[in-house]
Amino acid sequence: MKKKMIYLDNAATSYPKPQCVIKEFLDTLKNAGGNPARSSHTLSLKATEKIYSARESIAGMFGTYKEENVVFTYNATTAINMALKSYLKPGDHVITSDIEHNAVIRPLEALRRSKGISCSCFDSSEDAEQEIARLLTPQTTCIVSTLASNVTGKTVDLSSLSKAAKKHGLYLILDAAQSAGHHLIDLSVTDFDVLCAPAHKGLFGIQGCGFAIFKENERKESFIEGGSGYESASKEMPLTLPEGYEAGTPATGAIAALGAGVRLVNSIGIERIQKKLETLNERAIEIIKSVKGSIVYPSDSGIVSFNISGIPSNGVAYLLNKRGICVRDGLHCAPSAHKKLGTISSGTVRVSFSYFNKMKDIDLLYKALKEISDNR
Ligand code: ALA
Repeated sequence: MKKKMIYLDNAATSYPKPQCVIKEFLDTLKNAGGNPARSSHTLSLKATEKIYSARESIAGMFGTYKEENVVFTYNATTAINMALKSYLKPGDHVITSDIEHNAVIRPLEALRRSKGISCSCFDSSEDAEQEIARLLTPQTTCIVSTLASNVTGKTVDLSSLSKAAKKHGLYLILDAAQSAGHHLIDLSVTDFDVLCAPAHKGLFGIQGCGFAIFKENERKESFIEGGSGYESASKEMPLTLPEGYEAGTPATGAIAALGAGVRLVNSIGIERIQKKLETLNERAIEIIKSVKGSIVYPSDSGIVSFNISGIPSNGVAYLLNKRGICVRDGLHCAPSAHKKLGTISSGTVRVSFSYFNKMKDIDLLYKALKEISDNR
């Protein structure tokens, strides 16, 4: 009989996908297979409707109620690149957190080289509003920050970021890769400019899809150029959203599936999801701490990072995989967070949960870790 797999790598990609997401994806391929917003035949119109409905669900979840300001991208990384490269001007100074993912670190480094952008990091263990005030320069135009670390799940307070952005007249670009679907984010009470998120994590969508929610209705610099099925006689991208930032045929099936995932999260309720993740976290921390030789780092939001002394993180992940348990090891594309944690040379083993994990999964993790530790 096939051995059951325990999936604890939901911060990378949530799995398995709920039936409603799979059903919506298949329905789009089967029954809405035209190119959206291009032709006027039934299959194209159905594809357009699917995309509109996903925009509506996302706008509703984040409290923007302006579906046209939801721009679809390939993933959160593309959304972050789009925001930073459209909003920043030569010589600008940016304030960011000390726990960012390479999705923020690398575009900022590229912008340093191409546009002379400079950057300062705030200490995410301190109050973000005070930290931002401390780092402000006359050239500061923008704050870009994660809302939760993908290494530890540690959160950065959205209202402090929002207050700082408002007080100092700065753009606020948010990386909600680990927060979307896990934490309540109400943009109607937030002074923000762009929120970026992927489909395939807490919103239960599939890979190759993400989105940016813009506060403004008009695009700044265009990020990608091409056909949008709109203002086709012009050589330039439209100024309006979402067309201004969406070029080429979108991933209609993935976008429709994301819409289904968002509606599912809404029907379960973010508070309930957050509570479940907190319970799983507490239990996981407790059992991992009880394994001989374990070092557990402060963790939150459905993510626990740890090491087992004497075994490299990739060794632990390998041994867990042999026992049917999927986790992620190493640096998780987030070197700053590991520098802060003191694990830049070793990395960590990361377990990350979704709403659909069960306490039983943690019991099996304990059994496997105990065995691995006892055989060191
Ligand atoms: N950014 C994803 C992770 O944390 C892929 O694993």
